[in-house]
Amino acid sequence: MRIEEANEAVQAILPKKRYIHTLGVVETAEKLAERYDANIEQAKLAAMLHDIAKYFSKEELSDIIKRRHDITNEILTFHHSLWHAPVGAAYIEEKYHITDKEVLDAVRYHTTGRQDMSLLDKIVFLADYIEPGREFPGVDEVRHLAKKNLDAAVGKSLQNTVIFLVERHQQVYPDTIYAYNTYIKNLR
Ligand code: DGI
Ligand code: FE
Ligand code: FE
Ligand code: FE
Repeated sequence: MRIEEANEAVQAILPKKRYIHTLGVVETAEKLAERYDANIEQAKLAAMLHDIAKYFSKEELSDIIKRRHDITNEILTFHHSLWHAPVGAAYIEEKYHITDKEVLDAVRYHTTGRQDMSLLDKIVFLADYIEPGREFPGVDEVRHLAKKNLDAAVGKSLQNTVIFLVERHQQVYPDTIYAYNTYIKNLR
């Protein structure tokens, strides 16, 4: 799928506000891909499609999770805001016949991260966190880190996310912990 087609598809599916967020992620992912020598086409395509399932109903999301053997049903016991990421990957594979495993994985893991994230995973995860429309405490620090050190920026966003969830007595999904642990290990 070409980026122009993906753009038209998400523009038709997503509400305006989420579409604008998506364009911010694409722009940021492109810059990060240039800075860190990733494939720019893959980064833009994954960024464009990353939230495609964000507004699927809970029923639709859980039906797809139950049907797809490559998505663990365990995720259904965690907050529903996590579901759109693996479902988005499954959807773009089925609907748009995207076969690029790296693009599919970057979409699949964009919310939680995972152990030993690929370069593309990191770029999409981070772009989603720091795109220009994001405003929350700590985002400027991560934007600053993102210019100098990709792993430090991804690690800081994971640390912020874990702290945010723990403070609110929310469950932390195992992949988020695995991603965080990889970052801590690599710091030493
Ligand atoms: O889809 P977006 O809003 O652009 O962003 P996202 O896909 O990164 O995050 C969606 C939500 O998921 C956000 O409110 C934070 C939350 N989240 C991220 N990791 C975890 C999590 N929620 C739980 N319960 N557990 C996690 O590990
Ligand atoms: Fe998302
Ligand atoms: Fe399943
Ligand atoms: Fe997003």
